[in-house]
Amino acid sequence: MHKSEPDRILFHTGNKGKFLEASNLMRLKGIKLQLLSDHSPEIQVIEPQLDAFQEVAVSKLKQVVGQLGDGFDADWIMVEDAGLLIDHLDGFPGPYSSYVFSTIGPEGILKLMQGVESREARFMASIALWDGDRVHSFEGKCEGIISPKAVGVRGFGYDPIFIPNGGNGRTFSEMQEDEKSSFSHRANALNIMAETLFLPSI
Ligand code: ITT
Repeated sequence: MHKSEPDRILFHTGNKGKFLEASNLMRLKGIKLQLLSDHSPEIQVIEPQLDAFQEVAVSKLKQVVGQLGDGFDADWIMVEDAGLLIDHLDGFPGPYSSYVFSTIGPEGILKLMQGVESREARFMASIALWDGDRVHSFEGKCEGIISPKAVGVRGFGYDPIFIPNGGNGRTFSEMQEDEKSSFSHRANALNIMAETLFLPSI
């Protein structure tokens, strides 16, 4: 059993794009997300190098909960770990997506994929949520392909090089945020979270 529906969920992330997408989507469901760092900027998390997104998310969540000061008893806490997995590269960058983004970046991925015909890839997201009592996990994924070149100006991270299936060949960066959320790994995980925990049962 978890505590009754919270007034807000505090999201620990250093990624503003991720926060905006998640908070806009959850607002539509009547759930308020706030950045934990706006309330507790001192909380620091070390991202462990583990193979499974869920394990990374749960580890980050436990680190956050362990550092929470007084005054957060009524709050639920959330973290998310996401990444891009490319079939031709045996799932790379996967758990290394953050590091690869800040080193070779999307352009480096395009170089690794130059001339490669089979371009299947997927985004995965794992959410870990603390309800004051226990940890819940939710997973989402989005299948697609790696674009031959970076296209579009919206979104963040690998959005300019990822074309989701069913999106008429456009990258996430060519879509408005709500259209990205009709496909995305993050939205899938958040929808499952909302359906599991927040929608009234009938
Ligand atoms: P946290 O503080 O929440 O951990 P982060 O940016 O390190 O933020 P992740 O480890 O979850 O986030 O993400 C790994 C990389 O994948 C990172 O470079 C993100 O920008 C990128 N990424 C995650 N979700 C994405 C999305 O929806 N579109 C494009 N890139 C994404």
